[in-house]
Amino acid sequence: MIRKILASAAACALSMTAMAVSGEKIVVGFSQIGAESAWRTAETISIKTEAEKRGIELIFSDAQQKQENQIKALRNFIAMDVDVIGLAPVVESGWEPVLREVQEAGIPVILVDRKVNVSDESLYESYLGPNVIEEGRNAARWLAERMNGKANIVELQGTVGSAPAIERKQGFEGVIADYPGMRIVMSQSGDFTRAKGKEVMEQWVKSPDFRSVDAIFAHNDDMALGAVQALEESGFRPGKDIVIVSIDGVRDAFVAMVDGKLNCTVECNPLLGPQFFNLVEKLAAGGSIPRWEESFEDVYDETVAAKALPERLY
Ligand code: GZL
Repeated sequence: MIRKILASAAACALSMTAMAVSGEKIVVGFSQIGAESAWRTAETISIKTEAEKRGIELIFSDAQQKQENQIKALRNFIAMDVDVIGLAPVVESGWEPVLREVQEAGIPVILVDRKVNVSDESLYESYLGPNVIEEGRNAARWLAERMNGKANIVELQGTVGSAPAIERKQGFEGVIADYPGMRIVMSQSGDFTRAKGKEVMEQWVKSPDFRSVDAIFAHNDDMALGAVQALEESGFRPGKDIVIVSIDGVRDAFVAMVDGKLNCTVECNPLLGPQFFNLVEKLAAGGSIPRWEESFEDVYDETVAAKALPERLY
């Protein structure tokens, strides 16, 4: 293992180049959030499969959605002197101290699928992920058209403090602000999980105000699918009595759309393994990488679900 020299981006590149020249195996430490959703599981499979395909040694850590476990993992990667760290940060804040330790150890960090909120942007080399605000905007644009600009909406938010929960909400609210007839009447976190999404919906349907609700905006498909289950158990017809738009584009969302129980999903591609390891290998070759490597996505609704379903990979 090439010893790291003093902390600086140039030094990272230099030590990575030396490793590339020496032909030593690249060692990557990846701190994954957990397995909270089908989307997250698909991302993990993509990362592990791609590392194996490229002969890159992957040290993988599952934090079970706890930031303290991710911080421990990063410190472990420092002790193991890995060459690159991939971090999918569960929440935006609280990373500065440990990212400074990583920088001082001369290890470059690539953020994957979620951003961090730090005062010093040099603490990471790149963010690989979607335009999350745009995902929220696309969900609102589709709903505004589907509801002719009029809807009382309940919102299932993602993990509190996470970049996708903050930015999807921001994007969605920014678009519905242009529609006086559209408003969010209830909003609560379902923590990106199917179980919690169901639990929150079970509480909401008991409220007399729920009778005026026309639509659901869920920050991910897993919470939307949990809500679908709760609605059906309470005698509602999800996708018909209540229009549902969510984000991710997981396979079960397409099945639900074909079954008429979900109306639209905004794709958020979790198959980031190839793009992630392209960035890793560029660093290893002493190259520079973009500050933002965008993952690409589309919007799929009930009118195209049946045709798209066979091609869905996750
Ligand atoms: C989005 C990603 C989110 C997914 C959820 O980039 O961070 O985390 O939308 C997952 O399904 O839990």
